[in-house]
Amino acid sequence: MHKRFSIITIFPEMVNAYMGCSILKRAIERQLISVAVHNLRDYSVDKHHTVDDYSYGGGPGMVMKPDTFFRVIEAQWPKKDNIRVIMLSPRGRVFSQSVARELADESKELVFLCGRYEAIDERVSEHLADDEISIGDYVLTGGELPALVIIDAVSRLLPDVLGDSQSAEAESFSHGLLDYPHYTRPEQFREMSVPKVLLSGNHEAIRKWRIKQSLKATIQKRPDLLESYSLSVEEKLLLEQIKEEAS
Ligand code: 9D3
Repeated sequence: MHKRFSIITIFPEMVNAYMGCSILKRAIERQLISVAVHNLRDYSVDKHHTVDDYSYGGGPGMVMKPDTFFRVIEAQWPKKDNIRVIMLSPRGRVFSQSVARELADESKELVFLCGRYEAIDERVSEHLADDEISIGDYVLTGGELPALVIIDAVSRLLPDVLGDSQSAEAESFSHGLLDYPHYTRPEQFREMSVPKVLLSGNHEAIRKWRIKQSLKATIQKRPDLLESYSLSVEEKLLLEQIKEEAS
């Protein structure tokens, strides 16, 4: 299985820098994914390669022109079939692990439209994009980092992208609780020691300790996650223990 991503941006070098490192670089080399980066400016027809203009109705900031976005899509995908066009926008639905799974299961090529300046002409979201996604409620300077965030989260869910030692599922958020604490050598570091149970060799005790620590961390740091999480019988029991110990 090979997943194709394309990114339309006026800053191709930003995207190439990230894709040229670490796990995603390896995934490209192993032909598990491909990432094509298109410079939006190449599709502007005027002599200054203009991609933005003043806002009709006035107001601060420039608006990205619709025509260059339409032209790049029509030039690269003339029939516009087998692609899902995703516009990155603060007005989009909010990205999450479940949206990442949805996009990993999508068989179509994912084409990301990245904006800069104050806005993109509304006709792009209305008539060119299939989907509009935000990565959260904070203000960035453009859609490039959001596109990379999405490609990163989707790619690691694809078969074979992660090594055996770090399979995508066994982690925080994929099952709804926060991760338990992790330790490595040395056993003692500047008076700070590793919890005894982890050195005991008692696998059942370690498993229970980890579930309990996950529950504790979630209650303490992200109680909102626990609301929408359905506890197993064992987890309910351990949660009762935590409450008893606290009282
Ligand atoms: C005051 C109006 N601003 C909206 C909050 C204008 C504006 C600021 C920054 C419009 C776009 C941007 C650039 N941001 C993105 O393109 C963007 C984004 C983001 O800023 N946060 C979270 N997700 C995303 S996806 C694209």
